[in-house]
Amino acid sequence: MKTNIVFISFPKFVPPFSFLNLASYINEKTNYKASILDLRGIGNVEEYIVDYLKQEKPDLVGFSCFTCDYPEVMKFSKAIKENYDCPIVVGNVHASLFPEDFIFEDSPVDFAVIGEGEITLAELIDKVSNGESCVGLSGLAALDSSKKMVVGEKRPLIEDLSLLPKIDYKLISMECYFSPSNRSGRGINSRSAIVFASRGCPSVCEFCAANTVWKCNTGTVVRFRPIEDVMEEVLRLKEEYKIQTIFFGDDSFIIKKDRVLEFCKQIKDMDVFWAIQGKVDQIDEELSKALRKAGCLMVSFGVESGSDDILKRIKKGTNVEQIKKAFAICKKCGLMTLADIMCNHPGETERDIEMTIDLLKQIKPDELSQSVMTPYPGTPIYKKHVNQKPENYNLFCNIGPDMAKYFKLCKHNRPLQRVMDEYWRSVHSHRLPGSVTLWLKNFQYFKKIVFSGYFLNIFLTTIGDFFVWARYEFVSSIPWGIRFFLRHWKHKIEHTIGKK
Ligand code: B12
Ligand code: SF4
Repeated sequence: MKTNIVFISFPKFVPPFSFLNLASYINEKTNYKASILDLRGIGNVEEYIVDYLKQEKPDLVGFSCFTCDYPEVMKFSKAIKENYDCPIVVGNVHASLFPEDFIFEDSPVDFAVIGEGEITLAELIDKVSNGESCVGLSGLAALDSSKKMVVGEKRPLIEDLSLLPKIDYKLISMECYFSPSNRSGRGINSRSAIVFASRGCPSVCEFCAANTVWKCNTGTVVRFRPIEDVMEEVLRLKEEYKIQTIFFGDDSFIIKKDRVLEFCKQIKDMDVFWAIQGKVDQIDEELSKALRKAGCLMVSFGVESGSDDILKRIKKGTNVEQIKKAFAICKKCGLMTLADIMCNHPGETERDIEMTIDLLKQIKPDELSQSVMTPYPGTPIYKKHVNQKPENYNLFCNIGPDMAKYFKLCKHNRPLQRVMDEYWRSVHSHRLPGSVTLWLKNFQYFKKIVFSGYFLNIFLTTIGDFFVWARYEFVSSIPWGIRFFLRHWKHKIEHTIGKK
């Protein structure tokens, strides 16, 4: 059967969920055929893509575009257009927010899908394959005959997620994504996979773009997959791919208590371990006990800051007391915890930093994940602090503490690297590497994981974790001034060697 659409997937350390969802939908619910070209491990990318397209002869080529992917998507689209004649469609966050960046005269991109993609894409393929005009299609931006961009009406969201087909993991080679060293759950080393049990989040944190895509449609942002469908996916991953741990990628897994309790009942007998993310105001003792009993190993919480002023300012909808309570409950019930925190909050002062350090020392998370507040397009923070299109979308990639050079939101002048080091230090002094804690806290997990066929891989990952932890303990004991000096010289030496 002829392939009608080829999705081109840039290498990332987790599978291309957008494409897995879209391609499974097209293959299952329409008479058309979709395939995914996974570029992981490919050297000469442009040549490889063009050869593949000439061989498959699709009617349509698809890209997915976060803001920072924009330069690459345009570069590859141009290369495709020069060598293979076929329309190109782009979707995801950036296409949904700024369709005009793709749809203009002489652009190599022909269509931008705005918001949730399944139904719009199915209709688009139908029209393209039949040689019909796509201008004005709901959820789509395209050029009309006078070369003006026309955006169709908002596409309603899929309210009933049971309409989505099973994800066809055979569309790509999943093996590399399941490796224990390529961990889906932070700090958890085992053969693992990511599953989404819902779409959307009810909260409105000012820095978060998680709902950008879904808000471009009409309807209720948060939707849940039927528990039976999720269980089927978990079972399939376990039986067909020998998965040991599932990380649920839902923005918040514990929004609906009744659903979570029912979920725990059903997953309990499946003999898999799992991890989730949640908000501190949504957890209680009953839920924590049920999670723990049902094989949940770790809960990640968006702590963000130890200052109530900051939490209010970013509209997190939580406070420091709730954070302390949530961590205490999880600890009591034997669940591991991960704290997601950020620096460079709008208006953040030295005092706010000290309060965050104090909080971290009190809640003692088993894992810490840090990021630098970045005003991503599509968020209120972007509207307030950037409010014009930056010239270089690459700025929105992971540039860490250097972010302050471009978007300094905090009030204080402490280098962000230093702030991050201080946060690390405040948790490192009381904890072992996450993977070691996990083994110690969960004997069942230890027994199952350590004697699996992936023993060597898991063992090496744990040793690796230990060295990173030990190195950090050592480095962080060197006073900041000396470290700054050493880092400065390290950069200078690297720069000089690089020039030669
Ligand atoms: C999983 C994830 C990742 C994975 C990537 C997964 C992948 N391979 O695509 C990883 C961990 C690698 C990742 C990395 C980053 N991410 Co991320 N990520 C997410 C997350 C949590 C879920 C996305 C997801 O898979 N959803 C499930 C699928 C089914 O939905 P979807 O992708 O939106 O796809 C639907 C539509 O968008 C549309 N669609 C998507 N693509 C296409 C293509 C076509 C052709 C069509 C027709 C339709 C279409 O149809 C799909 C089905 O309806 C979102 C937050 C969220 N809750 O959405 C952030 C999010 C997308 N990430 C974000 C960011 C910022 C990043 C990073 C830049 C972070 C960083 N500083 O390092 C990096 C990007 C690095 C890079 N270049 O890859 C931002 C994007 C903001 C922006 N304006 O770009 C988000 C919104 C989170 C946030 N911070 O607010 N991320
Ligand atoms: S709770 Fe998490 S996913 Fe939801 S809006 Fe806030 S940061 Fe985004």
